[in-house]
Amino acid sequence: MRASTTTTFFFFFLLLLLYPAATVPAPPSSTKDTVLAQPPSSSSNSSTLDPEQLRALQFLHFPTTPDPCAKPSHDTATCDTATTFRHLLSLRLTNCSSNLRLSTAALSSLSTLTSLTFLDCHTPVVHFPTSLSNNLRYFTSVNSLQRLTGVFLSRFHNLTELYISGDPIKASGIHIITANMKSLNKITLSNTHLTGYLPKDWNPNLTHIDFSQNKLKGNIPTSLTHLENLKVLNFSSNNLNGILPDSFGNLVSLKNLSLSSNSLTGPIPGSISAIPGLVHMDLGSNQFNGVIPEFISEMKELKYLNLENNHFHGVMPFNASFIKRLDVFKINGNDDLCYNHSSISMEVKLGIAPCDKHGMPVLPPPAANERPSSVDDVGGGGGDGEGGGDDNVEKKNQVHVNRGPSKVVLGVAIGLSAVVFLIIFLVLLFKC
Ligand SMILES: *[C@@H]1O[C@H](CO)[C@@H](O)[C@H](O)[C@H]1NC(C)=O
Ligand SMILES: *[C@@H]1O[C@H](CO)[C@@H](O)[C@H](O)[C@H]1NC(C)=O
Ligand SMILES: *[C@@H]1O[C@H](CO)[C@@H](O)[C@H](O)[C@H]1NC(C)=O
Ligand SMILES: *[C@@H]1O[C@H](CO)[C@@H](O)[C@H](O)[C@H]1NC(C)=O
Ligand SMILES: *[C@@H]1O[C@H](CO)[C@@H](O)[C@H](O)[C@H]1NC(C)=O
Ligand SMILES: *[C@@H]1O[C@H](CO)[C@@H](O)[C@H](O)[C@H]1NC(C)=O
Ligand SMILES: *[C@@H]1O[C@H](CO)[C@@H](O)[C@H](O)[C@H]1NC(C)=O
Ligand SMILES: CC(=O)N[C@H]1CO[C@H](CO)[C@@H](O)[C@@H]1O
Repeated sequence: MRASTTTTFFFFFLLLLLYPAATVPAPPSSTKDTVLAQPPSSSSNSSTLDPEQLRALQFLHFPTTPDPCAKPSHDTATCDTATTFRHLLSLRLTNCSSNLRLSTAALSSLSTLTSLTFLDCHTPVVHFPTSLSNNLRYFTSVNSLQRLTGVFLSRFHNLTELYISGDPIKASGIHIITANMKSLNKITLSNTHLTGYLPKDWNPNLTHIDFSQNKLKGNIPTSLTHLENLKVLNFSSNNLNGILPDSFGNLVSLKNLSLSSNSLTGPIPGSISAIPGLVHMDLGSNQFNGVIPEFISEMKELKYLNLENNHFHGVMPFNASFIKRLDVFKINGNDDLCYNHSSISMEVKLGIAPCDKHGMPVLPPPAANERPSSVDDVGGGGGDGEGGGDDNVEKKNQVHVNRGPSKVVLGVAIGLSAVVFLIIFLVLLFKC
């Protein structure tokens, strides 16, 4: 026993000693040396970036290769094509180290930038030099810059795209930010704690507006409907109220519309039928009312339709083939709305009641809805259900059959012992 354990321990120690000796020395000789040797020799001379800008990047803890211009290092930096020294055109700072401190001096050296992006780069914002503010065309901050203000952003006069998400902006209204941005095409200010009203003046060249997840109040101004280039409009999750302007259909380029989770009211304006390319319409969780207009089922491009949790009433105008064509269709949570069961079969789970012959929901809606769905479940899983039932019956039978023999054996044993006793008794009786 002891001899064998000591020998196994010995072998174990031998392995421990040999293993690192065999593996550890190998990597330094092969990989490390080449990693250390190659890049400096090949790229120390090829740093074509302006040395001042290189120093600024190092100051900002930007993870530079020796020449940020040479390698389009996963789109984190791009440079111009100047011959002597090149200059930065775009910069993307992601996952910045916690000791990053923006400085106005370092940013002054980076005034050639036209695009500046911060992603998951938490740092307090600093004053941007005027040369950089004027030069920027694209500015993005996602979960990054702290203590943003409307006044700070308003200095980016020449922006075409502004994208802020997840970073609170201190401003008394959006117009403070956008009033001087004459070239703006796309603006996203999402989840930025913005309050106040929607602006009255809009740049006619706007194609994207996303002010979702703020605390904006008041109604949607008619001036917005003059934006005939607008493709994407997202005001979801705000406190907007009032009715949609009758002229809403003037937004003829609109493809994606989300007004969900506000307090908007009134009917869906008929003019929306004039928007030919609408793909995505989300009006969910508002107080829209009236009858759902039939023209929606004629919208050829529509893929996403959400009308849930509103106050629509009457007969829903959609048939099964229209609903099947959509990727997403939501209509539940409209208590006075019902569907015509002669044009929609019970299989479609809509979350609204079928209509009676007067076009009113059959009451009570939840019970009337649950019945078809449970019927559907049974119908859909019919084969399986029956199979399962058969299995259960078989199993029960087996249990009975298994119990049967044991009882028989017991009975036979009792019977046999009784017979044996009887024989012994008779033999004894005979002898006596
Ligand atoms: C930052 O790092 C985290 C974890 O390392 C990663 O999940 C995230 O995608 C990174 N963010 C960016 C913008 O690269
Ligand atoms: C940028 O904006 C400034 C101030 O609004 C203006 O003077 C300048 O001409 C603009 N630059 C370009 C290239 O548009
Ligand atoms: C809108 O865009 C057109 C062409 O893209 C341009 O000529 C015009 O100046 C722009 N208007 C504004 C107000 O920026
Ligand atoms: C609107 O914004 C919300 C939240 O930011 C987002 O989930 C939704 O996809 C956006 N909808 C459209 C149509 O852009
Ligand atoms: C527009 O809506 C479609 C369909 O729901 C969706 O696939 C697409 O991502 C949306 N685009 C934008 C920019 O929100
Ligand atoms: C369903 O509605 C669409 C649009 O209103 C219509 O074109 C189509 O003929 C209808 N289909 C059936 C089966 O009624
Ligand atoms: C339901 O549809 C049938 C046939 O399409 C029609 O005759 C009937 O009037 C409709 N019922 C209601 C309440 O709209
Ligand atoms: C080939 C080449 O350009 N070599 C240069 C590398 O950089 C050093 C100093 O930075 C110069 O002295 C070499 O001439």
